[in-house]
Amino acid sequence: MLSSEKFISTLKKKINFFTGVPDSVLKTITFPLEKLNKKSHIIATNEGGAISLAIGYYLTKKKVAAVYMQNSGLGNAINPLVSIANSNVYSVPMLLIIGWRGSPNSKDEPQHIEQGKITLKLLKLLKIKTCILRHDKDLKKISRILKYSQQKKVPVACLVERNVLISRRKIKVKVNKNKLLRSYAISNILKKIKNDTKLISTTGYTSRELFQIRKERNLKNGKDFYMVGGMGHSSMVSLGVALNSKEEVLCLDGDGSLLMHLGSMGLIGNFGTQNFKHILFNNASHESVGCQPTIANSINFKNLSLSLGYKHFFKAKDKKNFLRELNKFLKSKGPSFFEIKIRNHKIENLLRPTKLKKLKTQFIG
Ligand SMILES: Cc1ncc(C[n+]2csc(CCOP(=O)(O)OP(=O)(O)O)c2C)c(N)n1
Repeated sequence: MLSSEKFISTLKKKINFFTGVPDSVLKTITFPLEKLNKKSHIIATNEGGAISLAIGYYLTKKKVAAVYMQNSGLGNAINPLVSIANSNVYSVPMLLIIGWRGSPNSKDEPQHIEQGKITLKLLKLLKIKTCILRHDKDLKKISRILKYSQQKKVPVACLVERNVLISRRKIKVKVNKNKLLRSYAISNILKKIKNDTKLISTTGYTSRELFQIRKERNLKNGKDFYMVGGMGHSSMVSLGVALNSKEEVLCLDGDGSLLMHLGSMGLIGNFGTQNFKHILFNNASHESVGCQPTIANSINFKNLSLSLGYKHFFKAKDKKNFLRELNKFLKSKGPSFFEIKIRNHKIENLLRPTKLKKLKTQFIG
């Protein structure tokens, strides 16, 4: 077992700037960072952005920054790691702290198992020196690996598996004051949509709640494609589907996911068809991995979506205006955007979508 408190205090002694994309495995070490100011900690919108912030920090401070992420974020990180930070390019040191979902012999979901299998190999291929942290005594490895990073001016990494970090402190999650629940919105969407509507739902609780509500309440309208991985890409999958379908296409997005690849909204504005309907469940947090905040509350989604070419914008904050706006949204000619302000709250004992290939076949029809 590795103490989160000891881990973070070891890091803080050596590092003054932290950035990354939240991960449930690492939540007990990133939670205390949320108190720091923006010069010391920034929650990035995607992992490539986090690597780039660390590069910018080095270019000014000549110091190593720490970049945290789930291993599923390595794909986003690889471009700036290989083509900027690599020792044969600009040679920029930094410490990667990676939550290792799907590590060998652990039980996890299919998308994590695949990523988990290749994580060490990927780091080796990238020539990133890596250590695995499992116990308090492993914290010594951080000093060694950091020294190596500073001397050789290269990125280095440490991997942390699930259920390794323990924390004495309970994480106090700030529940926002929004009135609507995602589960309420999803049930009503499923009741109101047409029989042949196609739904593409984002990574995390949105897909899990959609899967569960459909199953438990036996709501049959529409067909779902759950983006169990590929965070941030549900809107582009939806656009791909909408461009080639006559049926209505509903993308159920989260704010963390939308922000991860925000440029997609511009493509939807330009190329989105009338059948494209984009729903944003905005809880201003990465609820699925520990409720770490996003910048979504500082964004005017009406101005953003309309300026990018969406034809209509709708917004709901409570049950009454939700049902009214949902009706208008579903009747509108897209591309349309519907922002639903939701509380960070999920159904208890959530199921996870299983038999993914079968689900894909059912979706294709
Ligand atoms: C590329 C990538 N980075 C990080 C993660 C870990 N992750 C899974 S869900 C999630 C948060 C999603 O936030 P949001 O879209 O706002 O939905 P919410 O969790 O609030 O329902 C994160 C960071 C991931 N799956 N993939």
